[in-house]
Amino acid sequence: MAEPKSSAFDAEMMAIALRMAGRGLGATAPNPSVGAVIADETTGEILARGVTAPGGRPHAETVAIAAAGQRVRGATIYVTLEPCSHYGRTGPCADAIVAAGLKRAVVAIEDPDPRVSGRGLDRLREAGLEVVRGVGAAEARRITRGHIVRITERRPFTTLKLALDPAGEIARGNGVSPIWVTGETARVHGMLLRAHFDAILVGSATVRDDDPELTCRLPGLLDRSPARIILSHALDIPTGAKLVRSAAGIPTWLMTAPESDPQKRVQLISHGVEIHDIPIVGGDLWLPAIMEALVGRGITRLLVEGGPRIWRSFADASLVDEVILYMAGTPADKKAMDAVARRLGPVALSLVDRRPMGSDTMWRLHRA
Ligand code: AOF
Ligand code: ZN
Repeated sequence: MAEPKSSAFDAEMMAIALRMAGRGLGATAPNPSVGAVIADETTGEILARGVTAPGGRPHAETVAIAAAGQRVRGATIYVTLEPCSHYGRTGPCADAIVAAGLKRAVVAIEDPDPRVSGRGLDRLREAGLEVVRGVGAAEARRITRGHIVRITERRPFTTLKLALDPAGEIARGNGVSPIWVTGETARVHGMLLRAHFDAILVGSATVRDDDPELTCRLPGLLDRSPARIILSHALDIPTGAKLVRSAAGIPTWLMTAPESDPQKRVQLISHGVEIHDIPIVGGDLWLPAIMEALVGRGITRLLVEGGPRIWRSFADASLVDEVILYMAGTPADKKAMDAVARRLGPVALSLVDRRPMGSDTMWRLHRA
């Protein structure tokens, strides 16, 4: 049977649902951030909107249905991801859509989760709803890629964040305060970027040199703190480090070799740090085991902030999905790409975006 047709109105409503989903990124792990809009096509009126709640439940569709009340009967629901068909903490969203009396469902992409994968759409069709797939699919895949990569590859979607000076060199901390190679706009953008990830990862050298806090502190605007992950083969980080001292309030996980110092472990655990034993392969913490541990803890989107050794090992292990590069000034794209290649080695990346950031520039590169 041919797929029912979609309209310009459908595309417009899906664009709103996608924007809603984008806002939930970084807040819904282990679940995807999904957006839902309920609209009356005959009047063009939006009846309700919903986004996946922080922590992943309730799902977007049930939020929107509850907000729309009685008016949902006969209306259309727009969802960025196929409604679920499994019994979780509540019943399936597909059943809730049927029970609410919606007559049409426009869905951007299917859910790769094996508990769903097509069954949500089948359920809607069986109940007599018209189902349209594929509206806004490319953008939905981009927004949902943490969930997609977690399910299909058992690792988080991984972004490397690089900040370099005009010569392509790295900002070096002096142990007291980190040196910013870029200005205020890029620094604020970097904070907002953090808020869209479930976890931020650094190596022990970065903890020793820069003593970062890795939070999103934008007073009055944003105060979110993704989980913080430190890779430290030998547990050689000071217990006075900001990350350690704030570990009781913000999830802080340390990935270390099974034979690292038992006394240091006890000290770190007493501050609230959670220790994960990772096998050593070729002298280094084995990244696939780290990815597995993160997936097990529900991480779908990972931001790797550094330093250079860590960037390089992610690149060597083919674990880079995206690179965000900030460079001081306005260098040419070629200069930026060359600087990335010098840091990461031969990784196939393509340039997808270039944006001015105050007096600096930001590039976004994707796995080619
Ligand atoms: C939806 N709408 O807003 C989300 C969905 O652990 P549970 O029971 O909450 O189910 C999580 C799964 O539900 C998740 O893997 C994905 O397949 C789907 N997430 N589904 O219809 C939503 N967040
Ligand atoms: Zn659901």
